[in-house]
Amino acid sequence: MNRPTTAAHAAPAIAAPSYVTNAKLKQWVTEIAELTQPDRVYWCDGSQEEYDRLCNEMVDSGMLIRLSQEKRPNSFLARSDPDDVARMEDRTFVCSKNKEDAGPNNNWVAPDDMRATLGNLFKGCMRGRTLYVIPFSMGPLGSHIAHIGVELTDSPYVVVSMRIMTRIGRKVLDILGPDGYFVPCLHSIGAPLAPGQKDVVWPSNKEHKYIVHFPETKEIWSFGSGYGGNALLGKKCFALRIASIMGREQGWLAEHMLILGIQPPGGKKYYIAGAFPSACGKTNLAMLIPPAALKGWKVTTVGEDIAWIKPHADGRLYAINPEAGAFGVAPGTSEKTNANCLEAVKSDTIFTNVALTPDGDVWWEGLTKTPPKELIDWQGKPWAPDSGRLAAHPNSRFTVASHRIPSIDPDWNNPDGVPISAFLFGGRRATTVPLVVEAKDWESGVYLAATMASETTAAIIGKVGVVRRDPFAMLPFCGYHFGDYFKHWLQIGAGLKQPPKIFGVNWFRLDENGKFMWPGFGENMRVLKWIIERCEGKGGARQTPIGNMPRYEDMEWQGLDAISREVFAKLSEVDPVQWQGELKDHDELFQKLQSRLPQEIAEQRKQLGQAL
Ligand code: TSX
Ligand code: MN
Repeated sequence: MNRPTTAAHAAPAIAAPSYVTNAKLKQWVTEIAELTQPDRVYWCDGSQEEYDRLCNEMVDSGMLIRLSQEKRPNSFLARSDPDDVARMEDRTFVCSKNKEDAGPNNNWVAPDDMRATLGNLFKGCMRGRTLYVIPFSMGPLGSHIAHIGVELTDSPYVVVSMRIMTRIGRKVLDILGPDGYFVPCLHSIGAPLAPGQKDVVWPSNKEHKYIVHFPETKEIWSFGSGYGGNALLGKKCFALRIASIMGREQGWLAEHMLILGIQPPGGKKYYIAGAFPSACGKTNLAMLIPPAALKGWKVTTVGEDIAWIKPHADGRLYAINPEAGAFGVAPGTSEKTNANCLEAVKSDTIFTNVALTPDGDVWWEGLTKTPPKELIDWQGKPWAPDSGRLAAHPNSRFTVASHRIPSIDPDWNNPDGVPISAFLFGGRRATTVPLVVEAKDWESGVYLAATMASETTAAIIGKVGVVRRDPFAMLPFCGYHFGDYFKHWLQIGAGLKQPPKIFGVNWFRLDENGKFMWPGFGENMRVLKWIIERCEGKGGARQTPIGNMPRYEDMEWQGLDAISREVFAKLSEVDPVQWQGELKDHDELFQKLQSRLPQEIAEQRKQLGQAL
């Protein structure tokens, strides 16, 4: 083999910089470098200079396109391989020793078998590439709610994305210290380069993709994909799947939730956390702008995807956003749906799989009413409005730092977190589920969350309009058996002096003509206002079999004529026939979880059946 000194069989230069003191980390990096055989090992310091250099290198290699410095300063476009465009739930595994511990909500393979498979795949998989070491903190540096991970990856796109999405680099190693704990997160795109082999723009592995979690040892191994949650391992893999397991062991919660601050005019600020499945507009809600008619109400953003929530000595729950950026779906984001988000992505943003305009800007479906006359689509092909295909991929994304969001809360970086007054659980439901309902107590709230569901949309692979149960919006993200997870939620609530109130919401109810009855977006502030008033013990309500609901006169209607008493009654309707069907569907879910379903949930089901 005619290779320079970095030949695959020669030991790669792996010496860690002198500031790396953690012996376990150094040893793990050495082990993985021996296994994966990279040409180089590079320790990320997290500096701006390093970020700029890696971006420049990717522009040279074609992996990134630099956008117009006038239109979109310091921003880039990446186009992924058309086969590597989304998380792959059927390639995602939780490899607990005991199959039952992973639950019916996870794919399972015996850990030894999986380790053998991964050992073969990772052998030499970084040849010709650089192994980047990314120390990262999920949560504010040094927060008692935060945790540290280290991602090893052969993708520079992952490095720059992780720098936006998390806190990375030397400052994390300073906190880790010589014997601090970290979650090892190993990632490879699975595309080694032979000597002299020309690289492709978005290397990945077409045959083998694995996103694997080992609960007992808290390790993440991801192979074959460079996209989103498959590759940015701090997000879904660590902050939800592994962290949900850690939270259960240690008495806290890792949730698929936004966190927002709500301040009534001249009043004290409240924080609420909300779980929504995909395609429900969670990022839009997290950055909501109240309508002018609700004068003086302020909404701030703490997080838009994930919350880590911990009981405090004062008997309340406190939440942090473990992330430091947003990796959001671009299509549908506009001045009308999310002006804060559009402001955030005006500069310093990495876009992936959106369309490129002739003047070096980006475009996606929904950004403007009329599309530009010509574009380069997400696959790099010329596009025109009559092309008959989408210009941006439906799962195309922006990656942007939290501090760029105009509505970011002053306490978003507070290491102690923010106190949570209410939980919101929402789904996309055309029928059956009312606009808003308040659970009677913690246990019925846990039941409401456990039975939440959403209708699939075109953005999700599968049939459109099918109701899919998605407990706590955690179906793809809970790292253990859902029965045990419900139990954990019940136990957390039982230990609180002041448990948050729990609400169910549905912005998506249709009328008999198939039209949305609720205007949604900023007008959701009216629902949030009622929720805050309930938390203050002020708002009025009526009792229904499924919980407390606002009467027409309990809501603020100033500035919104569209919702008459009649429309509001329809939005709030609890149809006994529809709910009998709903209960049958609950039973189907409980059947699957039966071996570990808490008795309290079964009891709630019985009570709901009787009430209806
Ligand atoms: O994000 C949404 N939210 C939450 C906003 C804070 N969306 C977009 C969902 C796809 C990701 C919504 N879509 C919401 C909503 O509350 N509601 C709807 C449904 C809807 C769509 C359009 C209109 C009204 C409701 N009206 C017009 O288009 C004029
Ligand atoms: Mn999410």
